[in-house]
Amino acid sequence: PTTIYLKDYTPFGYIVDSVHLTFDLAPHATRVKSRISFRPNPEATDTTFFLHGENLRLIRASIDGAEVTPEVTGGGLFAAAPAAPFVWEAEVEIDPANNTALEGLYMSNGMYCTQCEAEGFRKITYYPDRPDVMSTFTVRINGDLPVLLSNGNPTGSGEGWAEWTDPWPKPAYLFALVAGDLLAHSDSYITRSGREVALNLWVRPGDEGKCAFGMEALKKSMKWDEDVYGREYDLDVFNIVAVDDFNMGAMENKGLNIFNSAAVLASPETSTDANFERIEAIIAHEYFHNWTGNRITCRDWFQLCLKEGLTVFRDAQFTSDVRSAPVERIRDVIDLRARQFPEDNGPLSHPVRPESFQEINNFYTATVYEKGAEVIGMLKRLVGDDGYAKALDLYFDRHDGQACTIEDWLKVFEDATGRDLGQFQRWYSQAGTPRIKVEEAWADGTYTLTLSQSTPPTPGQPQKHPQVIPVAVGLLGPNGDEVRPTEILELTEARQSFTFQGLAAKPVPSILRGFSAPVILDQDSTPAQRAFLLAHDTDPFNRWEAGRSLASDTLLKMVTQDAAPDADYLDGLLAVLRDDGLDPAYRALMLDLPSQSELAAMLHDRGVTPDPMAIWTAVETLRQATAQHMQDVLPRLHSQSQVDGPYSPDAEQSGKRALGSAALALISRQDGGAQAASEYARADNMTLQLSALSCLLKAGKGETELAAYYDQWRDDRLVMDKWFGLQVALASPDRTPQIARQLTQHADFNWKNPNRFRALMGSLAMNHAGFHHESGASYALLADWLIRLDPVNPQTTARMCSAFQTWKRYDAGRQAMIRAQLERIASAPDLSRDTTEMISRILG
Ligand code: HT7
Ligand code: ZN
Repeated sequence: PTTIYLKDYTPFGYIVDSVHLTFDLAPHATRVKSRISFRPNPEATDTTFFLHGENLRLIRASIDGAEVTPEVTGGGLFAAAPAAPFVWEAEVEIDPANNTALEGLYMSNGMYCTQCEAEGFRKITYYPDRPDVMSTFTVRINGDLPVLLSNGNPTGSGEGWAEWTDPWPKPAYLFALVAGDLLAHSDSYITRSGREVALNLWVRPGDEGKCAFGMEALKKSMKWDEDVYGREYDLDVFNIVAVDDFNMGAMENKGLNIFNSAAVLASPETSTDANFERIEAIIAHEYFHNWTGNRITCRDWFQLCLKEGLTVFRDAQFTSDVRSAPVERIRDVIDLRARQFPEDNGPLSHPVRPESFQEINNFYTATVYEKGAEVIGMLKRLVGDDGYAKALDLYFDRHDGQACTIEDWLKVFEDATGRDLGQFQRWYSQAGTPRIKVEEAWADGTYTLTLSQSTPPTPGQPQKHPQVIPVAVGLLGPNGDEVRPTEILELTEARQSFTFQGLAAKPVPSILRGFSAPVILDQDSTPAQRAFLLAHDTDPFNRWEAGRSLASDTLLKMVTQDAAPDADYLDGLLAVLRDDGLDPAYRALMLDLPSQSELAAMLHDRGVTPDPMAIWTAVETLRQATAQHMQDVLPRLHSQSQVDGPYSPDAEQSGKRALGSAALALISRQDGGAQAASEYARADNMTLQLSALSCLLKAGKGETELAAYYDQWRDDRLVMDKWFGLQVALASPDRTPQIARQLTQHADFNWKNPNRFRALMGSLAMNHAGFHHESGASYALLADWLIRLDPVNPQTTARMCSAFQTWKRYDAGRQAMIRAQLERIASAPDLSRDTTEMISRILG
């Protein structure tokens, strides 16, 4: 496979002034006619006229009305183009019904839909399928279906046809078409300048009752972007469509967002609080792309973080504003550590802006998205809120309608604030998670913090250079009062000291408040100091972090030294749980433990080979000890689940249910699941139903309830995904491979549906001790299914390969078994480019 490099970028030889497309829809033989106006690009030196195209049957092509016979290759076609403006016309035939890769134009339950990011448009027609080629589009759809949608505004329709015109120039990856028998949940929004926008959420008949929440989230997002970023929507209509077969969460096509139904459809009976919160965030994310991604797009795919990092940052700001800011921050950091840290510290490590790829779909990663958002958070911390606001205004003014780079983005900050961002740029080019070591000194009323930074080597980057790291620090006095409020220390050298003068006593530092940078902090504090911060820290993130690190410390000691659960941890936690002044959602997060995979990474970092069963046993023992230590407060905490009034997925109610459910999980360890069984019987929403079922499965019970759940929900795909996922996620380690294998034989295991495949196989990979079963049976099962899925859907297969990315942490026996499975996948006949690249990077 060919490797593409950032350094080789050159502009396309032609500018596209307009695109006209006509679709004659037919499941196996859709005809696509294109009429595209090109003119030579004065800024380009290479005038080769090459149009991308894959899996297309070319019927005819012409330039300025004269038939041409282009040279067609596997990846596109070459033609002789005039040195003056010209009109290219072509007609191709495609087969949407056999498009199982879900890229380009495909069919899902009788409905036509598209997915063009990153390079799917070339499966629809011949075109310069690259994000720096932007044009207006007019689309006519001919098809015998009641609903025919495309981007932009509707400009005509009749029996069996519709025409759409998108006045905003866009790259082809934002093109979309949907046709089917759909129903709309409709509403409208008046923008701040007084324009009315028609809003529609299109779903399959039967799903109408699951639209209201998504629509409200959309309106909230539109208002928020006006209020906070001054960004108004720019078309007469905004359409969202829910699709069952979809490779990712959702797609921000201009004026026609397409959503995985799991990322938009919700009702209290079928969706958990966590589902509602995720849907709200994804709707916001896709909507915010209208400005950060669509109006200002990326010059090339190496710049993906330009739109994704910024849009994740904006959706996190939105969630903080409409829900609880500390809870949102803690959840984001848990997620970053679970998904991005393993990537950044393993064979798949790559910079936020990668410099080469074989298959761009493999770079829609936690590093590009989540670390990309963290980098923007650091930039905001360094330039301040006003500097950030000025820079963003300048970004929108200067670059509206353009395809930009990270250099353009940083230049805007430099121009708006006068700050030199030369060193900061390393956050985009240097891979790996920096470690910060902390040393303290105290003498004569002066407290000195010495911080040293280092980043381990990553693939292709043996040597690292110091980065600019904003370290938010506050100091607490011995009685717990804050003696120095939060200030940002700018760590720019490999080792640097910061002094605080005029202190009456040696303070306790609270370092990296709010998780001010995506780094690993290496601090030699004692359990007593951590317990002190858990009791007194005024920064809610670091207060939680103190509890979290106490939990990790005790678990690591339990694994490596056979120690008993630490009393400082249990007492500190009990005090927090008793504090009714603290938000229930926050207290629920305090009860959460670091994941077993995270503990494995910590052991590996300390030079200890992790034993998955020993980690599992330690977590079980600590949970048991917690249940015992907290037993007096648990009933009261559990009662929080029973809220007054009708169900609402808002932060207040969902926080109470989170705490109640966490308490029920501990109670179940004491009563063998008796209370969970009665809670299951009376649950009237999916959050409580699923939390009770989880407790029962964890207790080795729940057979009857699982069967009842199946009977109740067998016709609801999204609810059945949970049924598949939960059984594998909560299986005891010894039974995991067998339960997972049995479920793959279930009649409802529709493995070609990415949601169902991920529910089962994703849960297998997430069940740490079960996945790393000493027999290697889980590794083999996953590999079997990846080999089977690859020819059908390479994108989803390749993403799931990352389950193996941490393989070098484990013992020689497990490494050998995983290597054998990776090599077996690699040698499968006709393996896709996507999966080939992933496996070769993982093997290293
Ligand atoms: N920009 C989108 C990323 C994307 C995608 C979405 C669905 C299917 C395939 C896809 N490839 C890339 C989604 C987003 O970040 O908002
Ligand atoms: Zn996005």
